[in-house]
Amino acid sequence: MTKIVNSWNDFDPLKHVIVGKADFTVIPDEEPATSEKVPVDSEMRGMWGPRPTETVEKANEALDRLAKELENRGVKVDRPTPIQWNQAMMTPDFRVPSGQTQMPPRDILLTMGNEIMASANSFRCRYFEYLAYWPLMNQYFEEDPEFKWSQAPRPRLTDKSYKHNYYDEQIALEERLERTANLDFVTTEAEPMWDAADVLRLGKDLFIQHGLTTNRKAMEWFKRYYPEHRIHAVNFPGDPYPIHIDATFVPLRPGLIINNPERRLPEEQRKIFEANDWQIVDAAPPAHKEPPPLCYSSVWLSMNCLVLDHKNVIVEASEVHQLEQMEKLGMNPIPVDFRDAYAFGGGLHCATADVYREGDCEDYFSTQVEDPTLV
Ligand code: ABU
Repeated sequence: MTKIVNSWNDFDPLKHVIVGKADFTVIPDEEPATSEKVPVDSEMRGMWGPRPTETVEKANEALDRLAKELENRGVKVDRPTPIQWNQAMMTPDFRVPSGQTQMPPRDILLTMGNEIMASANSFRCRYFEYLAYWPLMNQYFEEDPEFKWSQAPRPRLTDKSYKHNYYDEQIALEERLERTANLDFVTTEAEPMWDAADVLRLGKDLFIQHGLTTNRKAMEWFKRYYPEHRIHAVNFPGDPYPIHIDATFVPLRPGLIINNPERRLPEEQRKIFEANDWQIVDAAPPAHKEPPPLCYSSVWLSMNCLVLDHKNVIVEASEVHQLEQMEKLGMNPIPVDFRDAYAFGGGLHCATADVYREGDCEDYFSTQVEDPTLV
């Protein structure tokens, strides 16, 4: 019997990881939570149905390239079991015409030490996505006697979980930015809802983005579930579609974070980092003006990198500015051609979920300050 699962952050030496798969990915029909996420001028508006086969094949080639690169570097790679997402799905509370994908495990699985927890996503179309990872969870459970296989309270996602008429095509960008800065999102506080990719793990401290996919009640739930941890509720004004922290605020090693310059962490929320000598630097600009076709994510997937250890980091091969910045920051960037997978759920960090990183649960923020972000 061996220890299979252990990870407390995004930068200690990576030894075992899950890489997603693009098979059967569907563009989901509009629903309360997704309509707010898709930009008004996006070609995605009004689109739904299975993604074209040739794009699925190309995305899988990109995911396989990433898996190969990791294996060549001694990282064990596991893959989910694809599910036929092009079928109606139903609970006692809602019915949706399809699911979505098993490409970005980072949105679904949160690794906290020897525990992997499936999240409480606010998109109805993602309600059953965790099932694609269940065969792996079962395997880890059989092999690792210390592995804690868990599931956050399942949200019901009834109409009470969303603000009605929140989405309006006529909203100007300025108003959208004002709303997000004021923490006014489509989700209500009816029940805890969160995506695992909104949770930045830094040992004892969890910095959780309050945005389109994670609400305030989730922070309170985290506080009670993980009483040994400090829960910080962060937000990033400047982002009209705040979803997932990993194209906004990305740690590279202890003491160093790159921050999206269009979504800077507010001064008040920086205090905890400053008091503990963490450096927050503006991320390099993306190399592309637009995301690839039929992509939900922004061009800032440029900074959605996968850190292998305190020195080595995988960066998308066409992101020349981000590659260059990594070198300047003392990192060794490893380019991997991955852009063909972006439309299926994000970048290199999104497409992976930690199973094992060396290291323990460290206290990186031992200097206590008056912290407005503490829940
Ligand atoms: N899943 C990360 C997407 C963030 C962004 O679109 O900027």
